[in-house]
Amino acid sequence: MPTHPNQGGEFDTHSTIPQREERDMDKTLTEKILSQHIVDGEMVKGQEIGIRIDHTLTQDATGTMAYLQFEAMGLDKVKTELSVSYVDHNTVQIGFENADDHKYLQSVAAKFGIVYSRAGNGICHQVNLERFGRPGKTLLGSDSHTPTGGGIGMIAIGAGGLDVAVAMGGGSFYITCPKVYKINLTGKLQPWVSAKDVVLKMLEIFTTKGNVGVIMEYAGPGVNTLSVPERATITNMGAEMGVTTSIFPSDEKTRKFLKAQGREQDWVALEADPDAKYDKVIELDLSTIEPLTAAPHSPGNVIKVSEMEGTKVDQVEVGSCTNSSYKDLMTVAKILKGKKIHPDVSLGVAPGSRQVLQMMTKEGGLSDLLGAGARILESACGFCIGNSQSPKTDAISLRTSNRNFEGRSGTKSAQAYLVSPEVAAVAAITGAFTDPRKAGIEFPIVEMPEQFLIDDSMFIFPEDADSNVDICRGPNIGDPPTNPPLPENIDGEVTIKVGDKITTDHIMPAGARMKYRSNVPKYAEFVFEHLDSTFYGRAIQIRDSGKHNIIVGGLSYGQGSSREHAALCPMYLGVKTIISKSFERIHIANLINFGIIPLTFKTDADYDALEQGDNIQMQNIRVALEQGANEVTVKNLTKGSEFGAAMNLSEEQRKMILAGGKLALLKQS
Ligand code: MIC
Ligand code: SF4
Repeated sequence: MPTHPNQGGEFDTHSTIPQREERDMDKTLTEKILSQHIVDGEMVKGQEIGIRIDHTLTQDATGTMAYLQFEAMGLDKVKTELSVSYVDHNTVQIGFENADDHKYLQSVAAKFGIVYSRAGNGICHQVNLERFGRPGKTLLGSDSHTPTGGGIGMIAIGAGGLDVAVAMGGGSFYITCPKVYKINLTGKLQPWVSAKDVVLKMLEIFTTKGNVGVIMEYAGPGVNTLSVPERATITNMGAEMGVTTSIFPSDEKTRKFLKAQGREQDWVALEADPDAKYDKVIELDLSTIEPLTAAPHSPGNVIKVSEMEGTKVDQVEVGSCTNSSYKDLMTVAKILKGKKIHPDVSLGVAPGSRQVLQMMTKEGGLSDLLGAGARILESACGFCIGNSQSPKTDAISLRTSNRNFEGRSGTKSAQAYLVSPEVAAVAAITGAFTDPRKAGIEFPIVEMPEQFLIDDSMFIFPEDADSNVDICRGPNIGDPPTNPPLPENIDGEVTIKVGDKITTDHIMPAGARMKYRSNVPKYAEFVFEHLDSTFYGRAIQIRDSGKHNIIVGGLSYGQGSSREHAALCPMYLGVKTIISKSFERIHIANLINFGIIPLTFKTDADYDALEQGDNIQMQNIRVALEQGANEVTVKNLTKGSEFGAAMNLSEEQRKMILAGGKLALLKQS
């Protein structure tokens, strides 16, 4: 592999992780890696800690904003060991906007010493696992599925673009020192049951809410039965549980995977100590898991595939960062070999990386897919983010991806079910939900290759940061909007009241709208588009009349993606606070980064009493933040009532909000 200017460096895993005898013998794997990276605070559960970030990744849909913010920080190069900029989300290129963004990202990468992965090279998480993932390192990515890297033994965390920009500038990343749960895997998966079913089982147990501040650590004899890509499928969808990240040990299987990628030197053995103490231990016997599916419209609606037996299927999509590895796609190819897909089914297959596609071509899997009637899609996010392959009205769509939120496929009335590649392939043949164990098809055995095809020619490795590079800015690329310091009082209106589990896809739709990621005033027109298309017009009116917009939410507000536009665009529209029953980790960090105050209801009755259109006042809110208050009084002028809302913020977070956001605070210092 070529050497990267910003790789290697001071914190080499081989040299910094002490030998077993030197350590206390009761550490979790998480504690071992975090304690090697802690730069601020102490390893006390529940307290805020700052960690050093070794690697970063960005993708184009969040990356343009992240690099605009990095530019605003005025540094001349990135300070990480390795930073990679991927182009994988907006590759549809209808109109000039996507291509302009790509050129911007390429020029920024050359200027600041960042590796650039060109469109066509594959989905960031899959490619990163193949070519850069290193056990024991920390990875921060501007995408919520960055925990895919946990499959190779990294502490890999998703965050907003601004946090990634700060990490690229050498700043620490702050998290709550996590609770660590051990998932003790025993047994072995039965034929036709795969890693996707394991993580769906986990979602059935843990659901999509209530897991903020947790790291899931997989251990036990069952680990050895899973390959690195299978482990990565499991850590990838930890994002759907809302955990900080998930991690597997680094063992012989990891070494073999790295060797097959020509990177054996990046391997190091890592596991928890035998007496490690966990906050919770869950036993999971792999041999008891059945083929599962997540029914519409949440990855947490897990049911057995057998319960859906016979239900007609209109579309099958295989791919996404969850299930697009060589093993996944070869399994599908083997199932389809010599067969034809059902005439009522459209089958799309998007290989996770160019390496996967090249391997499939070499091994003959590609012609098996084509022979069966599959439509080969670009190695990119594509169908998963709804910017292509939208299903027909009311369709039943089976997808190997990780999110089935309403409308995410691009068709609001479609019913998307999340399934394994095995279940997807069998349904493509039968035209209906089918328990693959009973389909009478020979079970495909796919071995992990001893050697992957290695061709890094779609990366552009910077020789070094080159300050002479001119940054290309097309007309779609605007400056990130700024926010004034927090006013003395909040005086506004409840512009919208929403229920539980509002995802960032509800707040800031992706799909066809994603091309405006670099143009905040334009993208802001679509905030809450699918929930209430009048939101934008009303919010602008309130903002322009000099008042503030207030959003009211239920449980787990801001689930799903890391897209900071779900905070940035509301900020642009003059939203000053969101009062919710609870928030998800990445979204709450994004709100604070952009100067929006997250307040939490103390009782359900307070939530019930608030209505859209209520006039709200929070007097002396600035003073309350300055004094470190952990509660504010919310006056409902319309109803003539008031209640106390919780404000749990660290000192640093309060400073950020007072300044109008993280960038404003950085500029002050
Ligand atoms: C997603 O899967 O929702 C995305 C698109 O990858 C997002 C990032 C984005 O919105 O750009 C994510 O998961 O963070
Ligand atoms: Fe891309 Fe889908 Fe993965 Fe998000 S979840 S990174 S859109 S493949």
